[in-house]
Amino acid sequence: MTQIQTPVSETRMLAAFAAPNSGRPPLWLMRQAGRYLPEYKATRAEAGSFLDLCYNPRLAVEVALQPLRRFDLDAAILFSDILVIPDGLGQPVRFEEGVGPVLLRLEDTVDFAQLSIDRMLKHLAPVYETVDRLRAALPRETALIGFSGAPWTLATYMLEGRSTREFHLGKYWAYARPDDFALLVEVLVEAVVEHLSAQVRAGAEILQIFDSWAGVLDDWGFRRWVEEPTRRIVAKLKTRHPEVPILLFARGAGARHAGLAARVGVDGVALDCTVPLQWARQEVQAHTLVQGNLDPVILRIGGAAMQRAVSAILESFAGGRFIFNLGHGILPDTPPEHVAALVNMVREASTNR
Ligand code: 1CP
Repeated sequence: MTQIQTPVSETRMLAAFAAPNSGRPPLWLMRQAGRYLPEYKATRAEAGSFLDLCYNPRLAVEVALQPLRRFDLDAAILFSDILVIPDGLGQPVRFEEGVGPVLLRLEDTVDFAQLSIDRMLKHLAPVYETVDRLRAALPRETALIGFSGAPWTLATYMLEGRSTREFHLGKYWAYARPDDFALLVEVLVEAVVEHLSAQVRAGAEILQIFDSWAGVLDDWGFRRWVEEPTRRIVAKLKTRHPEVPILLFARGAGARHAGLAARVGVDGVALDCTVPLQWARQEVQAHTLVQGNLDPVILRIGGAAMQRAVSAILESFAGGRFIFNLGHGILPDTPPEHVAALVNMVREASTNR
């Protein structure tokens, strides 16, 4: 009788969730496609605007594959952005050169009620087509990661209308009008579930939820607006797609990383570069998979500083469930040779272990 291969053993990435790492850990990099690559800039120019690129399956597949042609990475990530969710829900988004995302601000609960998940799923059909084409273009040993922003991080952009350092409006709704804010978060929970589920149906094998601004909330806010909505998203996804591992990047969560994976039900946590390595090994990795956490600034610096930091991360995490990554996205002025050097460092350090 022929043995049916379980998907778990098929890629280094999927195997990492099942068992402690042995040999070289899997490796991919947040924002591995992007402006640090000259070929990205060329494709981006061909597409027109950034969102035109996100909604063009042929070109989005091309930019997702570009880093894999240069570097021996274990995963591709869908090329898209977290802000396609508000754009799809009916809150138009544009990306301005030198400014970043600009959204028509949500002013009140009346605006929340206009957001439509049906509209989003139609609007984002090209994103799901990108996933489908990307899976078909990838070799079997390369895992495909789908992703979404988390409700809190998405809400900050939707309420402020742009990137913010202070989060005045997001925090105002979160703390002063929690019952009204819950209406928006409710829509976003459903939107994130449908968006991620559509990516899985199209071929995504691992999901990552980005809560990039999780760290700006106090304990009550973190539980109410990071943990609670994410727990509900994960529970719904697990009933639909029990085989798909889910990673959470709760940037700035600090000591709240302890027990976080169990509280929200995810299969691993992506750590930012401020999380102490020894602490994380004992308090986080003992219970779940960790991913991370090289400082992208150190990747840009390269050389001996990078060697030191990479060795420290590998010494701390390489014996457990672990995926090597950065603690945040690659910076646009990173020399591509430094990424090649990083891939070699991870490989060489692991063969010497
Ligand atoms: O070409 C350009 O000028 C656009 C630059 C760019 C790129 C390449 C943006 C604008 N988004 C992306 C792609 C992207 N964004 C990906 C897929 C590519 C990959 O990883 O290889 C992913 C996963 C994201 C996620 C994303 N977008 C996050 C979460 C992760 C994080 O970095 O914290 C966030 C917060 C965004 C919003 C966003 N997108 C882009 C900008 C300038 C911003 C605002 C960032 C901010 O407020 O600081």
